[in-house]
Amino acid sequence: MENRDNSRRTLLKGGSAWFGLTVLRMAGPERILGQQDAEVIPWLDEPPPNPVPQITGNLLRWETLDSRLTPADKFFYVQHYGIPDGLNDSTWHVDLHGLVARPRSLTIADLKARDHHEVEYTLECSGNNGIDGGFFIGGIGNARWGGTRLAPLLESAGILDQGTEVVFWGADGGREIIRDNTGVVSGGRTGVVEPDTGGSQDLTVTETFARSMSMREAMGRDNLLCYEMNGQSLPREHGFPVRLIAPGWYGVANVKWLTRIEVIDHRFAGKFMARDYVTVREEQRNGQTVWTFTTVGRARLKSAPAKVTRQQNRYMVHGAAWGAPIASVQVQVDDGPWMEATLDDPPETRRSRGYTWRLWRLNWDQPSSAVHTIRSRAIDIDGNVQPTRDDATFASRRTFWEANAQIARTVRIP
Ligand SMILES: Nc1nc2c(c(=O)[nH]1)N[C@H]1C(S)=C(S)[C@@H](COP(=O)(O)O)O[C@H]1N2
Ligand SMILES: [Mo]
Repeated sequence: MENRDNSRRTLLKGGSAWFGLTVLRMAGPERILGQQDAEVIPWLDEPPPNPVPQITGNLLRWETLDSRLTPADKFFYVQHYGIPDGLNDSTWHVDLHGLVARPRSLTIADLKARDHHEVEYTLECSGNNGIDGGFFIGGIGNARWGGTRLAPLLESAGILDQGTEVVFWGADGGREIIRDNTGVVSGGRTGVVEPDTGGSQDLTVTETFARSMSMREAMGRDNLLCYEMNGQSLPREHGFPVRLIAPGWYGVANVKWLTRIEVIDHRFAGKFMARDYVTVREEQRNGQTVWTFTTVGRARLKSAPAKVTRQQNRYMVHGAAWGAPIASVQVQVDDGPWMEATLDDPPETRRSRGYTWRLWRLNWDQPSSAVHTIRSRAIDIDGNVQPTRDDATFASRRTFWEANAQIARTVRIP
């Protein structure tokens, strides 16, 4: 994962929990986190209601997290242009074209006839924030995605030498307004483009949802043309009949309702690459302020406390960690010392381990009757630590995307 945070703190390298796991193997994740009879102590800091249910919904209520897989009907969705019409798996096809020797049009039956591959992957929207970021803290879920691998399909089409980038097109789209200087250039006295002088015109375009990857990224061996979620046919809101699944990336890369895969020889600059889902940073370099603009890409190391439970007098903090192969998770109560949480089993397949969240829990010994702050931080197998809000990688952000800072929640212990 190239986009991991730079804060390499080898101090915590290879946290002991990674090796201590075998001890826990006997209990499945449900047993560990389920505790169905335990009482959930509500957070004091509940997010406000979702103001944009047409764009996103079914957001995870963290307090309900009790198994590693999120059922499809509880899985959050994001749809910038609604669910497209005409979804029909008998007529649907995905075109693979552009700079390829053998363009192809693949039906669902063609895809299903190819090798079946599954990957468990936690998909988080890059807009998912901490509790201080507004309503959007539940834009995350974990599923077993099934389909066929993208890379061999691309190869079979014969990528031409000049093909450097792959664009994945959805079926959904809408009207977008782009500033255009035609009026200034043709009508202006000087002929010089002068933005924001009132002479510019807006251009209304119809834009289809699309995202691109470099050829190398697209060839990643776990990318799937996905038609199944948790062993069932992909639901409409999650991209039926076919979507891209790009394990290790933020949600936006996973184009739903896929209709076209196009190989091109330039950088694709559609809305969701170049205008929206762009992280803007204000960085200090050698005493100078530099603004940077990057497309939201690979997932980032992150964790969140999910809930506090009580069974008789036994309190527990539960949560999840994801975005990189997790070595350990630590929890801090108020200003106390960081305590090592216990991680649940990793998923069965080796490859899924870095892609899927790890649930964790911590025995909370004898909390006092008071309001407490609970914070977690994840550490990956390379020793990277989930940033605090003050870390430069986080604090330099001027947009809300990729908010992977440590999350603090508050709870009142009676
Ligand atoms: N075609 C299409 N694909 C899309 C989107 C979209 O609006 N249209 N939203 C993206 C975003 S921003 C996210 S976070 C994920 C969400 O996937 P889900 O709805 O299955 O949870 O889908 C991505 N794929
Ligand atoms: Mo997203």
